[in-house]
Amino acid sequence: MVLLADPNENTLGRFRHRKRYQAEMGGRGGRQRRHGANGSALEIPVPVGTMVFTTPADGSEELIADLDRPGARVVVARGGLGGRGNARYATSTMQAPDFAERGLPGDERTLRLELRLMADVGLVGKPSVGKSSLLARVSAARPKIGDYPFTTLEPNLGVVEVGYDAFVLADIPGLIEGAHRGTGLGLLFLRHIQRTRVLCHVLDGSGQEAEGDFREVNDELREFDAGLAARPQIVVVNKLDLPEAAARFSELAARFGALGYEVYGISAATGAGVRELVLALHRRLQEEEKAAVGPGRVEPEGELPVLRPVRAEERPRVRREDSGFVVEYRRAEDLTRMLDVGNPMAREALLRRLKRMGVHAAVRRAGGRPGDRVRIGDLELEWEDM
Ligand SMILES: Nc1nc2c(ncn2[C@@H]2O[C@H](COP(=O)(O)OP(=O)(O)OP(=O)(O)O)[C@@H](O)[C@H]2O)c(=O)[nH]1
Ligand SMILES: [Mg+2]
Repeated sequence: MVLLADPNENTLGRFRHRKRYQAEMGGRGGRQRRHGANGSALEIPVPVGTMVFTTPADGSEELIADLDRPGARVVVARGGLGGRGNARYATSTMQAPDFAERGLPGDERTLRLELRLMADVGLVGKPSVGKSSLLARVSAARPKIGDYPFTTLEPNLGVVEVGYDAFVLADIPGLIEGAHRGTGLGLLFLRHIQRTRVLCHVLDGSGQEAEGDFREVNDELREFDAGLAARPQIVVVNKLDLPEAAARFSELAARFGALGYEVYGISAATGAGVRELVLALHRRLQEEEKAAVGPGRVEPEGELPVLRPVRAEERPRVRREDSGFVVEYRRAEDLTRMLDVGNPMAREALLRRLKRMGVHAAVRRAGGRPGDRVRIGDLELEWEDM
């Protein structure tokens, strides 16, 4: 089963209605050595930006794929191995054995899917500084704007047009001290701006605390993800239509400038200065994109991540347990399930093949003696049998 990043998909909504997916079964083999039909592969389209996590019972989660480009795919479950027909076991003395291998069931997995926004520029800042107002000013997005903190409860995206080009701007809820520990709403949304290339840090020019706010927000970003904090930031001092903000702007600009930041003064309310800011964000974005594909940093193309089977041992491993020995070897376990040991011929064929796989030798190396019990998957054998 494959998950495929499809630009036509916008949400993970399909998984709300249907949570179990199963690929088609393979067909039966035929006479004259004919192969059964393969089950057709099940390909499930998901939005670009879907992250796929495994959900082991112990609660630890592991990211197995980040489907961040259109067409990115991940194999999340492999189909079962088909059984081979009786012709595989034919010998000179027995042309048509009356047994054959059974097919195996495929992998079964529980996954957690998470959709992360794909934005180029992320708006960060304390609550009520005017992030949503700025997004509304520069794009067709119509986020909720309010004079109380945490007006924004969910991330908003807007497309900002710059000549023939465009970039995606993401607005998230305001960040407050302790956001990385879950205070306020910030933590829930910080991950949505983890993939942005540039941050636009908005300050309220009419507030007394612009510098302290700036530091506080950056501390939270750093606590959450050092990589996010290290992203280039452009500093925006907003609300310059208010006299007290206008009065303070040149001093703020000088201070942030001295720290190495590009600083823009704007009024999201009137639109003053917004054009210059948009051009600066666009320019910075282009520089970052150029740097990202520069020599030595070419992003790998076309690799197909695969969810690896839990066990992929190359050779049989034998472990001693109270009542005997346990063989840990995927290929051998598979074979014991594919052959019916109730059939003497099939049993003999199984033992022969186990020996050829090196299982016999591995048990001996582990100290196995005739009469000892040996377990392979669900099958128990006596050492002599092997
Ligand atoms: N005077 C003035 N007020 C502004 C300006 N920009 C935003 N505001 C006001 O500031 C308040 C907060 O604006 P929002 O855009 O909702 O702020 P936010 O940063 O998105 O806030 P949260 O979503 O709560 O984090 C609203 O009352 C806006 O009208 C501006 O340029 N000038
Ligand atoms: Mg907002």
